[in-house]
Amino acid sequence: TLPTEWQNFFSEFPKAELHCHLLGTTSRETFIDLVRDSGAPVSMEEIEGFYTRGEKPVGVLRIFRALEAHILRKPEYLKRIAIEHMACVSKQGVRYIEFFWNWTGLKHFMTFEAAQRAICEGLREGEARYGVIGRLVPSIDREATPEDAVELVSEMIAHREPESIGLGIDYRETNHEPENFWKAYFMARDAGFHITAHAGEFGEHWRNVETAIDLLKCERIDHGYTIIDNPELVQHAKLLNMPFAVVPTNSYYLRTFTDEEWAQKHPIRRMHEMGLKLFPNSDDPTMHHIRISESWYLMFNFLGFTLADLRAMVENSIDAAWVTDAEKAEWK
Ligand code: ES4
Ligand code: ZN
Repeated sequence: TLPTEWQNFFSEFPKAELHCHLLGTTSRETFIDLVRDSGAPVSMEEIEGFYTRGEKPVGVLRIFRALEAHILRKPEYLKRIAIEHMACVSKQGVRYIEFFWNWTGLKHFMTFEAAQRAICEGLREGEARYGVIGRLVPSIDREATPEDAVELVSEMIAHREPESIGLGIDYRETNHEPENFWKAYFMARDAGFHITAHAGEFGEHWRNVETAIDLLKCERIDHGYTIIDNPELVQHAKLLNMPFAVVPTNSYYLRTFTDEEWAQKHPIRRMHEMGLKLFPNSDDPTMHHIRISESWYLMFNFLGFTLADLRAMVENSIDAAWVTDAEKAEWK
């Protein structure tokens, strides 16, 4: 564990969290509460299992599916999860947070409009109570169809909320290529939404990163690790000043690295050495057993970044945040 003074240091400096999934912030206590309240057929043993195994990314996706299929029956649950996580990160220096959230798997329980309204109410309440600015990034479930993605974006356009500012894409990358979702992305961009995409996370080819940048025209990339296999693409991303929202606890490469190799060859280190613009995030904090302050600490302690590097990464995260220039000027 972290010595107190370091814990304080990594919790105190102001930071932005731009890559976390709303469901992946659910605390164990709330998970249990929601299972009880909803009467969902999920046992205590299963819940304990979810929270104690230290799930790898693909395992976390199973938990998401259980939440979507059985547990998250009411929009107010989503609101509760958002407010609770804003309370949690407000103690870790987070001043601005964007949540990814998938509607497609919850369609059987609630309309997009009702769900989005509840979450955005939560973001407003979280800001009022804890002083953290909260934004929502509805996200394409790429295990569903391109038509589902178009439906999601149609709903975003039909039911605008000021906090709901962009489009993402997540869930399993393997065999779910980003180009399949070009139409939803074009619609979102035309309608003035910001766009980002999970790409190059699961050890796929760098092609998905290229597609996210050049076809989908993303302003930001989530993960993006496979880009290190293509120096020309790295050069291209640098010329575009493309920010990468990376996650030190979540990378395909973790499965094959030993601890010593981790610090040397981790793609996040390689990305930095190649000159890419990046900053750390937490992804699914309660399920990866990582707090946002600890993911900054991991960058320092395990990945060997200096405090000057981290200082620059704070700037990167602010630059990459989807706020107006006037709001940014106020923070800096
Ligand atoms: C996710 Cl691709 C991915 N990684 C982590 N958490 C997620 N939730 C939904 N998709
Ligand atoms: Zn993610």
